[in-house]
Amino acid sequence: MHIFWVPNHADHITQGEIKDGILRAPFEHPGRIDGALGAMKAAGLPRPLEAPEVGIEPILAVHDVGYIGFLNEAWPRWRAEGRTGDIVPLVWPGRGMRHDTRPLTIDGKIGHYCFDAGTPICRDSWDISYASAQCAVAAADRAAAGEHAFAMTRPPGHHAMRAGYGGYCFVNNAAVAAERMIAEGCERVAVLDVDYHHGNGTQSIFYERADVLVVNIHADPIEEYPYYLGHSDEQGDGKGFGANVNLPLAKGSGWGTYRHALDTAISTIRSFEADALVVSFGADTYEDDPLGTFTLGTNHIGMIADAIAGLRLPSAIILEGGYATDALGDNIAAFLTPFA
Ligand code: SP5
Ligand code: ZN
Repeated sequence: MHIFWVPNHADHITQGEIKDGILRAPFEHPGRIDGALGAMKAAGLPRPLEAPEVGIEPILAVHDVGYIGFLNEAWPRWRAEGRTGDIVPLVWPGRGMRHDTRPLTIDGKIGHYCFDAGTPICRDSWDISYASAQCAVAAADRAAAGEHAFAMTRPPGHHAMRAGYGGYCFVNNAAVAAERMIAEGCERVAVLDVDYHHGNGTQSIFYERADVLVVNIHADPIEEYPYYLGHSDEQGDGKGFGANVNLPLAKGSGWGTYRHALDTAISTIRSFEADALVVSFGADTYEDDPLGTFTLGTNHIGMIADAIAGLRLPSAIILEGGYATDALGDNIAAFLTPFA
């Protein structure tokens, strides 16, 4: 087991987040990672290492070049317009408006690429997103070599689309990892997303791919974020038809319900005969998570990992959500222990 992290991840720190109409402290904050390190060390997990920098290519393999250019330039453009706060969109192309224009101003560009108002950008958001993706690449390289690895990524990634951001995510770390495994010689890769929220970005990026299976267990988007993707009738398109599986669960679901979906996910992955696995691990399924409504305990999070480790596939585990900061280290340790 190898663990990769970004030592200066705290440079991605946003001033606030609008929730229920109120500007409040962000849920996705540096204390998530810094607070987890102690419990991980106490559990005997290896010390987190900085990932080697391999450049932008693995990111451009799953993201639109214009979108990545926007992330890179957004802050200087915003500052040049005299703005002082975080970048937050206020205008989107709603139904009936055009999605194919190329706005010249920063405000127009933000609405073009962003899909929610709860994902502020600060000065270093792009640099830290880039560095996080390098952790995903490093973990993918270990898995392609037959080992397990954990990318302790922050910001998370599974909501990020080929050309769009939201849900605290800018670069889709799990998609970067899966595509990297293919580039490193894996013929078939499975992605299992066990974050509380549907991984809309990962699904969308691989929706027409037969060589990357994407399986999601998540709160039903009919009643939970991200609402507009993640329903059970989304099965993939073209050559990818059948290689996307959504297992939405009702809000408030507990272990009894969860484990049935997990059994389905595991047998789906087993039938796919993947060479390697990417796990999008969010600890926001935990009972005390401030954004989640599931009632899983730390013991259940360990049991999810037991079942996944039972697949005996080299695995790149990518951190997504998990906002019960006091418990995140224990939940990460519970999840990693079956792989360690
Ligand atoms: C990676 C990840 O877990 N991203 C999650 C982004 C969720 N953002 C939307 C938050 C909406 C909160 N609404 C909860 C209402 C409870 N009263
Ligand atoms: Zn989540």
